[in-house]
Amino acid sequence: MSEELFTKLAQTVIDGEPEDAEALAKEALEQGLDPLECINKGLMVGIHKVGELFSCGDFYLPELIIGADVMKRALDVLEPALLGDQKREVVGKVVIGTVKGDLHEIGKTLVATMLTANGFQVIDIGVDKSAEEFIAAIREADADIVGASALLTTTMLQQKILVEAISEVGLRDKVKIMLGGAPVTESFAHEAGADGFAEDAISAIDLAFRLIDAPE
Ligand code: B1M
Repeated sequence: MSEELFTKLAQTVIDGEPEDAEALAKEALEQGLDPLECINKGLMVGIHKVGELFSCGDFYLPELIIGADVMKRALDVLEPALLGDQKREVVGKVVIGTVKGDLHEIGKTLVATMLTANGFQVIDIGVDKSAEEFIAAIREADADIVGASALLTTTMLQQKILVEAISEVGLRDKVKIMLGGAPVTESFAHEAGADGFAEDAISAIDLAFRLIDAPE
């Protein structure tokens, strides 16, 4: 039954059906399904298919935009369920954003939500953010960790620029740096001089706890 619902959720993203996506997300929660499973086994499958269809020229930019909007509609229903009761003490402060030139926000926002759900105070600075904007936010928040997301091979370079800029302004010893995003790899993060890389939102939580040396 749940598999069927996940498949339907994925299909709403491919077909561009926001109302159906919202209704299915609500139905999933009413059935007691795990919101993270709905995201990973439903919405993610759909948006990856949209990406594939775009790559091979069957879909164009409007379908990409619509697919993302459908996913966001369903996430609006599912993310509050991920957050649950926020009664934990703050374990650390994280500034997170998508790097300059990159408008992809969904993965970054999901990571921000999961970190919040696990006791981190998250300052989400949004998308298309320069190194200077990240640095201003790190200073303002006195952050323990900064997380930078990049979804394009072209904007991954901005992650490296961010690490260098953080060193140049003398903050490198004060803040841990984590990188993520579909094209990013462990070895790229290492070469860029970051403290860690996370493949998905769950590993981002593990990494954040490790970086600040706190028990999960
Ligand atoms: Co774009 N796009 N896009 N896009 N888009 C990709 C990334 C692409 C792979 C599609 C494709 O061709 N198959 C391709 C990149 C190719 C490349 O660089 N190699 C691409 C392209 C080419 C483009 C444009 C250039 C298209 C154009 O204009 N011709 C353009 C660029 C705009 C820009 O940024 N300057 C563009 C635009 C867009 C939209 C704006 C239309 C839209 C985004 C809307 C939005 O975010 N509001 C969009 C979308 C939706 C996609 C795909 C289909 C889906 C991305 C997504 O949201 N995934 C994507 C194809 C794909 O990824 N398969 C594609 C769901 C999300 C939950 O996953 O973001 O990977 P993801 O996040 C994961 C992990 O990566 C990780 O955890 C998350 C949860 O598991 N993670 C982190 C992410 N950030 C992290 C940070 C961390 C840790 C983990 O720590 C800090």
